[in-house]
Amino acid sequence: MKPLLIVGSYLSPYVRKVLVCLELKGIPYEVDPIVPFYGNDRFSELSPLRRVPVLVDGDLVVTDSSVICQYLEELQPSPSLLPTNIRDRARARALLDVWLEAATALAQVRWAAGEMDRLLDATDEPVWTVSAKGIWLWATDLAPARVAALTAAGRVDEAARFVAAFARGLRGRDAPAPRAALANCRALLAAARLGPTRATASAFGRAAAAWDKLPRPYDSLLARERQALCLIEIDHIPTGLHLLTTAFRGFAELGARTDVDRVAVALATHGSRGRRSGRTRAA
Ligand SMILES: N[C@@H](CCC(=O)N[C@@H](CS)C(=O)NCC(=O)O)C(=O)O
Repeated sequence: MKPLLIVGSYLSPYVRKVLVCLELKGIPYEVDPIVPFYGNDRFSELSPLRRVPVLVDGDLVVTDSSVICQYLEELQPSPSLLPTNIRDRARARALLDVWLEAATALAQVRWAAGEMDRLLDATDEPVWTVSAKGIWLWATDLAPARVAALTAAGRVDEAARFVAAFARGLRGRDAPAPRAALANCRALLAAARLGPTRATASAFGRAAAAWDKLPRPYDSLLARERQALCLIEIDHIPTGLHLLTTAFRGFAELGARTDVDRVAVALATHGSRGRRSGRTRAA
């Protein structure tokens, strides 16, 4: 099967939703990671509303993540991502496409803005629904946000119980994207429990590697950044600065300007420590 083409930046939660579907179904794909708001005339032809994601399958062009996922479901029915009964299917679509998706997007916005109290509020109900319905496969973007919110609020034990429930929910499932999210949750939990230690840095390294495999470069870079900051804190300065520089370049390539600015500040702050330090230690 010729790989499908997904046009759209990894920064977009809608693109990521489609990538999760592709991963779960094991459909080969390639990504043209254009930055939202920038595309050229060719992009306008593909996506008249100039929105990502767009799926290109030969001469077929499909826009809108929900429509794309529906197409993928029909293109390759197994494994099905929806219940078999049509009434349950309608309920599932309403829940996932209309409600959970919007709730997850809002959580991402709150997290990116560092609004941790609001992130906690924004994740309360969706997380309750995911766990009550056991739809953990859909928690890829929600779960790390929840762990970040709980740990920021000092509710570390609750975060640990949530991560354990997420792990149980994925048991026996071949689901690379949710598993990468689980690795990310574990790293966030380690950071809250242990602070910046070698173990925490390794946990972020594992999360980054899991995101890389998918690939989900934006999530991988966020994890690398955390790994780098951890390493710098525990005096593995050259390795940390190297990783931070890699993250800086990666964010720049993706057009993630806020992240570029944040990492630039970290590099400027810690760069001088790097110059003072002659030590090199492995992570
Ligand atoms: N309902 C659409 C929403 C897609 C969407 O809003 N994508 C954003 C990126 S996260 C975008 O392309 N925004 C550019 C714009 O609206 O001009 C879907 O599910 O695909």
